[in-house]
Amino acid sequence: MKRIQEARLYGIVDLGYVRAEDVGGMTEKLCLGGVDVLQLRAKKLGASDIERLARLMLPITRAHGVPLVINDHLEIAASVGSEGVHVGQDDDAVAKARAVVGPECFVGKSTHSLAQAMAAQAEGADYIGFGPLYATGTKPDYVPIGLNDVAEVHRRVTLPIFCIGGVNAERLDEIVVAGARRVVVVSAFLQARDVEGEVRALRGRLVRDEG
Ligand code: TZP
Ligand code: MG
Repeated sequence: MKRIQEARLYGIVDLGYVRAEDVGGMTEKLCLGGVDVLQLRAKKLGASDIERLARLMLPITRAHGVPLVINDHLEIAASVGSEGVHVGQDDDAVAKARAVVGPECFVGKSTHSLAQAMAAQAEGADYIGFGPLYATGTKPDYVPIGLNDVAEVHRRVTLPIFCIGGVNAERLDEIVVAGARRVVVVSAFLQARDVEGEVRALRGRLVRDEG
C-alpha cells in the first residue's frame, strides 16, 4: 500500500462528475493512470449509497496499492476500513475523526488559508488540502486563494500539502513553480476523454526529475 507521506498525485471520484454506475470503471482508470491516493466524495448521496460505493472501490484501489479516503463520513470510513478519511473546516475535528476511525486510518483536512493550514497541523492532521488555488466548479462557493501563499505554507507546515482547486495540465507548471509538490486533480481527470492517459501524463510531469 502506498503511504500518504510519499503521495504526490491525489485523485477524487466525485459523484458530481461520475455516475454511480461508472464509479468502478473510473476508479480503475484513475488507478491505472497512477494516482497515489484516491478519495470518494459524494456530497449529494446518502450514507448507505456512499458505503456501497466505498465497498465497490476498495478491492480496486487495494489491488493497485492505492489508499482510499472517505470524504466527510467518519462512520463509513470506520465501517468499511478505508485507509483514510477527510474532513473540512465545518466537519468534525481531527481528534474526533481519529477517535471514530482508529489509529490505522489517516486523517486529512481541507484548509483555505495559511492560518488554517497551521491550525490543521497543530490539530494533528496527517495531511492537508490547500486551496482552492483557482475558481472551480467542483467547489463553487469558495473564493480562490491564488498561488501567493503556496511557498510560505510549505515553509510553515511540515505535513504533506496537497494543492487543490482548478489544477489541470495547463496550470501544472505555474503551480509547481509557485512551490507545490503535491496536487489534487478532480474535474480535469474525471472529464478527460482519456482518463488514464491524462493521469499518466500529469503524473509524469509532476514527478519529473525526482522519481
Ligand atoms: N476543495 C478545495 S477545491 C476542491 C475541493 C474539494 C475541488 C477541486 O476540484 P477541481 O475540479 O480539481 O477544481
Ligand atoms: Mg467535508
